Amino acid sequence: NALNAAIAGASTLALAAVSFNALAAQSITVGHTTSDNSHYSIGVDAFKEKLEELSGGEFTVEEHPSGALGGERDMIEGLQIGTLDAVVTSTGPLGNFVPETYVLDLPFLFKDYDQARCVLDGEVGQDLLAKIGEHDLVGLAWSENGFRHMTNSQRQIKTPEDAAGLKVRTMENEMHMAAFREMDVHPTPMAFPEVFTALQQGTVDGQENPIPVILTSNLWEVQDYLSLTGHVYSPAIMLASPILWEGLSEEEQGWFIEAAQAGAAATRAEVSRLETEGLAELKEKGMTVVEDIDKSLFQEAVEPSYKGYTDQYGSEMLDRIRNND
Ligand code: EAX
Repeated sequence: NALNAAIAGASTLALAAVSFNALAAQSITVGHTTSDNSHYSIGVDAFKEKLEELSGGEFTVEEHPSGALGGERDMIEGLQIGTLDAVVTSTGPLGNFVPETYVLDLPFLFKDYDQARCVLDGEVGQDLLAKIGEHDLVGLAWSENGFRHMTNSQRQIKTPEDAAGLKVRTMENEMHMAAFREMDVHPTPMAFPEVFTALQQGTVDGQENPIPVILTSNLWEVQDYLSLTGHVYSPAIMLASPILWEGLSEEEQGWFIEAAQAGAAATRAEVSRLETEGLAELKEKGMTVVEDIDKSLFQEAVEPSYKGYTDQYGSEMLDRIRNND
């Protein structure tokens, strides 16, 4: 009888522990700037599913899309002070925190998606994730935004001369700004949550982003012309707060990394899908698309911006990326 009572007591305790765990599931706050039907959002869904599965419900995920928690720069700062747990962000503002990542933002560096994904999944990507870890941030996995294309409200851009004189919103990224200056474009750095209104009000003539962003953030509503310049590959990354990270066991950290990789895979698949289907949709929505672009003209125009990079950071990373193809 005493044994039975002990067993009953133990199972009640076990039950209590299970329900306590369910109640105490730690909610992970994840922010990003794109909409809740975007390539990033699809990645966050996959991250959530995987993290909940691996942790048996110990962690749950709360997504804050559409820049609800601020622009990408603000959110990265939020990670450092622990006001949010994780962010999916382009590398746009990341160089301001981790200059080693600037190499990824050089124009016409990656020749296609396969090469970019391969480099980010290889040693260069791993080394950069480690560097990020030295700057009060945790790099969980490389994800993807896509090749960036120019849009504007004024005219069809076929050559760099057509772009000259336009006021174009860029990310807060020195490499991008330097490249646009070489094209005689007036770069106007701005956080993404302000872009739609700036385009609508004519504060800037144009912007540049991958097809998934132009589509899901409705930039087509305020931009008539799209030119498939593909002038720079835009990596994305899932970053975590060091404050969250230090509180996790090694096993839990492993779950976060695996879940972030699942998220990145889902995001990349959506970027690939939208490269063709999203472009067709943008045409249906009335954008005039310039597809036949002689990219070598743009590449020549922005070439001098490489010197600014190598003068400051040397050419080692650049060579490693180039040799990976
Ligand atoms: O990461 O700021 C940008 O243009 C980014 O491409 C966007 O926030 C998605």
